[in-house]
Amino acid sequence: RHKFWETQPVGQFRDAADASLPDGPIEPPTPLSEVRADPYPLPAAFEWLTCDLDDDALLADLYSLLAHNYVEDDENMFRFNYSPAFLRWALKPPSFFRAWHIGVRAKESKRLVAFISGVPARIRARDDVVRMAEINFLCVHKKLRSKRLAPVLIREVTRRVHQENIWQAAYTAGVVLPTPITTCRYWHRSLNPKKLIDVGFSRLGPRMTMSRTVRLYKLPDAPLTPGFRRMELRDVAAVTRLLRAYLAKFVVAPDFDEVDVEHWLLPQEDVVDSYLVESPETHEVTDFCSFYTLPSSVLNNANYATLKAAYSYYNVSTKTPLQQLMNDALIVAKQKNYDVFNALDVMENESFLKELKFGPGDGQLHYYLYNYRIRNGIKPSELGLVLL
Ligand code: NHW
Ligand code: EN5
Repeated sequence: RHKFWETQPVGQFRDAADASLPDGPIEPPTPLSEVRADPYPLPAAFEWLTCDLDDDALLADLYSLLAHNYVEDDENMFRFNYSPAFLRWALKPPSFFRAWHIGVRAKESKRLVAFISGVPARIRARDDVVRMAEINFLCVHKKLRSKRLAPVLIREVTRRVHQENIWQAAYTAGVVLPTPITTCRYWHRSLNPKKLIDVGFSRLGPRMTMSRTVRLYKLPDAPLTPGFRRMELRDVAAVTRLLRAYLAKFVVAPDFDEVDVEHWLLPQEDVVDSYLVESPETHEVTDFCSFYTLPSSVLNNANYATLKAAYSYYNVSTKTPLQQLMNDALIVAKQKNYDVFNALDVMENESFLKELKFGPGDGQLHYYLYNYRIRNGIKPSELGLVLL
């Protein structure tokens, strides 16, 4: 069934029932001297290209490859449209490895035709903090599909991760592979219902008119919680404390330090937005919420080219109820002209989705670990990790 994945150190469907297999690495590291020294061979017309994302021309090529060939929904109505600034943010976190930004180009035309990337992260599984690679942006040009290029890209990124003495990875996919640690559902909160209906992202409910629908999703003009404001550089230490204490509750979560928080959570226009509640009395930071910006191209629509979507990222409530905090996140997203606010049913998100008028989407997101077994998997609510 899975000619490639059957050869890899991942949970195999056939081992699912075997209670004797312990949690943790599936196979031990090999000595670095035994890591293959040269790149895997590509078909003769292609060559590897280690990408320099500080090079604006190269970044534009990557942007264009993904904008035309990356993930679509099951009916091919929308395609993710990660911005160049977002890609730079996603791929250049603290201590990133340039060798993990892997392109494939046609030797003759020099055109970029495929890509895969990794970034380093510390991820905790139960009480084990593990150095991992987060693998993302695997993409093969539409004209080169089904030629078994993806396994070559995956083997090559694996080799380059091994060269850094890292032996585990985390990744997500919309497709089922051996074997998810958990399967999450996407939920969607309409901010601009008329546009969403016009582009076919959502439908007018039964016995609903457009004006009733617009009224249903109306939001206040400004956040309601006293002390709610944008995160700033001076908040990094307080946010890190809040987030570390919160993420400790989950079975699988990143181990963020202040350097990570500054990169992943400090606001960047149209890339990542973070807000917090500073108590008007004590000036203590008590709550935090964030979302990232990932538009989708609208395919084949005469009126609109893109949907502006916010994706719930990391949220922590200690004083402000989570539902109230997320309502304020919806309000600022609406102020900033987003069309839809998306969230997965991870962490404690179930506690606000229905109440805040999110509805279930038709997409799922499966989470995977490479060379790390978690017996029987976990529930989405036990997962404290959001990948981009
Ligand atoms: S998920 C998004 C992936 N990208 C897209 O969906 C974009 C649109 N699609 C494409 O570009 C986020 C192509 O369809 C791709 C497959 C390139 C997906 N993950 O070349 P072939 C990520 O980026 C397996 C993993 O003929 P293709 C996460 C498939 O099961 N494997 O197919 C990436 C089959 O293997 P099998 C996937 O359609 C995580 C083989 O590829 C996959 O031309 C990567 C077929 O290859 C997917 N999303 O190209 C793993 N989709 O065994 C990282 C298909 O079943 C692992 N396949 O025969 C960790 C590495 C690091 C370890 C470090 C220690
Ligand atoms: C790696 N980081 O399917 C990610 N999106 O539900 C790679 N559906 O937008 C893997 N089909 O349900 C990504 N509208 C896997 C996801 C791929 C993209 C995807 C889904 C997630 C999606 C929308 C549009 C469906 C269009 C037809 C959807 C319904 C919204 C409605 C709003 C009002 C309340 C009820 C729900």
